[in-house]
Amino acid sequence: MRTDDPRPIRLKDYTPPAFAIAEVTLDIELDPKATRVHTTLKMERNPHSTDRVAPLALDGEKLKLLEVKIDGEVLGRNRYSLSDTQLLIHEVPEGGFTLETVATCAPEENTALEGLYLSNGIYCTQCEAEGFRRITYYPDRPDVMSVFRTRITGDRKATPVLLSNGNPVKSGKTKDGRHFVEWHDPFPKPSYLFALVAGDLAQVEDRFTTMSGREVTLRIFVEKGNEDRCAYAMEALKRAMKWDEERFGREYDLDIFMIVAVSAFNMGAMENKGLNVFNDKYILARPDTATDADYAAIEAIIAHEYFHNWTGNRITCRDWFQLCLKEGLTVFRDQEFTSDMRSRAVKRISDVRLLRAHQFPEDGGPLAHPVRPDSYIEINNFYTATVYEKGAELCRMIHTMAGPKRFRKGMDLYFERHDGEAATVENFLDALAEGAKLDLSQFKRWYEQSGTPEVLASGRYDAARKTYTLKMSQVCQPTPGQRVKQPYHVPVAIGLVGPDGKDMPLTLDGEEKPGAKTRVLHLTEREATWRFRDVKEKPVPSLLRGFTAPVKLNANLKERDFVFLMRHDSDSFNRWEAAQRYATGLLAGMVETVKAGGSPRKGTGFAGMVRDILRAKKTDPEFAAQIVLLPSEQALAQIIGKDVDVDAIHDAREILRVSIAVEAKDALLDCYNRMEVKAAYSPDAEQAGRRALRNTCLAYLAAAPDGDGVALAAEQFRRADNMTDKIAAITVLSNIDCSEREEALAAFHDQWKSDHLVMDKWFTIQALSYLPGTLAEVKRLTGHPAFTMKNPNKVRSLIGSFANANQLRFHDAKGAGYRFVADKVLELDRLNPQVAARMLGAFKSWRQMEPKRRKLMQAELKRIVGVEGLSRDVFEIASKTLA
Ligand code: B3K
Ligand code: ZN
Repeated sequence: MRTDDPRPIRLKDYTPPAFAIAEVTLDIELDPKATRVHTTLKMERNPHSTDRVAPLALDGEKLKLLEVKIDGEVLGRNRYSLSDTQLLIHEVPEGGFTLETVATCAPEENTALEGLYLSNGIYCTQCEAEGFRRITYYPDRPDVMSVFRTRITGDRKATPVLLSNGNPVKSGKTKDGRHFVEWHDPFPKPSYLFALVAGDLAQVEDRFTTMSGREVTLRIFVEKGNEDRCAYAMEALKRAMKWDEERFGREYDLDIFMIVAVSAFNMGAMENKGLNVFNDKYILARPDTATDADYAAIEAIIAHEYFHNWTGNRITCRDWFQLCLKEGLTVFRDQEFTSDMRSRAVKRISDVRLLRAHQFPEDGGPLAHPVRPDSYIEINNFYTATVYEKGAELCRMIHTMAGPKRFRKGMDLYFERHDGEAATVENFLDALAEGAKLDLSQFKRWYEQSGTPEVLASGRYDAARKTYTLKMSQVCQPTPGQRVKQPYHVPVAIGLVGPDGKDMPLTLDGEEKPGAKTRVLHLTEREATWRFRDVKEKPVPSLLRGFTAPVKLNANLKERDFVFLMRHDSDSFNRWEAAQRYATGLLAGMVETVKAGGSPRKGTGFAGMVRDILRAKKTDPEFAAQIVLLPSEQALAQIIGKDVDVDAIHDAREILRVSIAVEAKDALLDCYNRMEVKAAYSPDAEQAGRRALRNTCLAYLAAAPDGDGVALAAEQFRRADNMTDKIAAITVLSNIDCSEREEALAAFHDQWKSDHLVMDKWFTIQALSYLPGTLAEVKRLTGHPAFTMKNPNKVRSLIGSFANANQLRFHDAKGAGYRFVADKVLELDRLNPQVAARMLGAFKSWRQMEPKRRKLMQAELKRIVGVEGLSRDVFEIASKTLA
């Protein structure tokens, strides 16, 4: 480490805040160049602080301080010190006092999109995690909770709409011809939940009556002209509000709930109290502009942010190490919501797919960290798949162990005990353990140890005794900073499937009555054995049903067992899993053959299964679309794990795809025709499922060498009246070097060139193409008038998709992909460190690559770390990735 390298913050150094704030008053006068913020804080020493003499330290960044007053008296320069990050007041009166500061910030210059910035002429804020300090001097930490009053003054023309948290209490004109609105938020909150939005916005309004009969006004604000794209978001919001009442007994608490959609936003959305701010990608939808996947994401994210009102806002986090307390739990809640609104099986499959695609590699690589990390350099780097997705899996395991009723009791106790507090993971686990009557003492290790545990299972049938013995063991590989792991408490749901395809009762030795057909076994030791009696015939075990724990399972199952399970398992998740395992085994073998220069066996078994699934009229189309899909190239790379050869993976997968297309052509074509939706477009799960299956068939058909599929795709592209079918068709064409491809891309561009959200799709399609010219094309597109490095959605859709989702072309053999992305990371770091650091994640798997590429990636990482003036964000990711 260089001497000026940023120092890590550690969980073990936590101390309570030295000062408490009873009330905050913000008086904000908007101006693009110099917004003036006059802040009044009613403060006193925090009775819970152990330090009675600490000076008053306020965070502040990129601010110009104009004045400091205590109890009305202006402080001279000798009474405080000021640095780039802090205002330190040496002495303050004993007892309560009032601190006032006046400072300015420059929203127009803010390209980092943290604090107060302008998005397409709209003022908006992003304060989580540490953006409030870019608005005013403040103890910017989540355990300082206070009641906020905010007065916003702005130009009447440019900013007719002036919004902040809570309820509007006053508005009027100012003497100089501007106008103001005052807001009051009665619920004490940390500064990261503060929000301000101002601009010339259109609004869509609705109402919701809560379970206790209170009327809540719902408003969605969008840029003018987008009013016709808000209906789905509004309906989703109402569904989420109702669901949280029914499932968790949680009611909304203010008179008004507002959502604002902006086009420049660092992530998906933000749960500011009463005023959620969204990336407009997750609000705006119309059948011709948004895909089924967009609709589903809108529903999930609207729900997620809304659910934060209780898990995040009413109960917040004591410090940022506790981030999973709100994020993991809220993701679990939104997953449950989606499962109730749509297909539970399909939701589980897509969540596990996501977990394996992002979280497993994180947990097995240089950036591995526990769900509750114990140190960080830049907190924004810890909004990770581990904190979110693995965090949600931990809540799901508690839910599995407790069952829905007891889980609800645990949650009720958590809300009852900690409402209005800044809580910890311990608080959560204590409430859940007590309320749900569980012993979670060993379970807590899931929050402390990083790495994905591997569970080894082997079963043995004793035909003479009619017993089935299942042995399971667990091990977790060392991760950075954690060499030795203690055993986890792993809940494993299992079933035993008889030769007739039916589940058998699971009765353990010593039990009297026959047991249930799916049971949860608790693996708590490094190794354990269970013996089931009265097992009439030799079963095939169905292990880890529903994926009850985030582990890597290895069982002594054979190819024929997977074929059997993918046809018969009563657990849909495991049916899908068996198909994936089967295909993965097949593909891994094919990759080896390709690498050795041979021509691989094609695996007619999978094509046969595809054919049967497509012909089986009973199967839910959405589920069928999942089960017939081959594991992605990235998933294969991860499973192969070392000396990854991206070309061999691509080639092997293509060979299999082509053979499926040829062997199952009739079934694919028949299903393609049968799944056509004749009714008017609706984004509901049923229609979406039919389209998903139909478009999966289309992609297979286009892989066949006869060219029929290409013609079909071109035809679908021309005729489709909705974005889902258009995108599916153009995606298929984008991978094939043909005139239809160029025509479709040009037509799409002409139709949508002035729609920024649809143009993002156009960028992504090209960034993901398998064709050899893709990198050159991506470089060229960075010069397209619709592209700008200043908008995160543009960066993500073009460069992010290329780096993270186009394995074949990013890993160009000469390193041109690496060089391009590294250059862009450095360019972006000067504008927006948060998004730059995220893009750098594409390099995290460098150690798994074959030697040549490994060296090339390492060289780029070294080049990045060597650059002077890197942000903390990029420095942390680059240096840890290399370590
Ligand atoms: N809480 C925000 C994420 C904030 C990210 C800050 N870098 C969105 C969410 O998880 O709901
Ligand atoms: Zn969240």
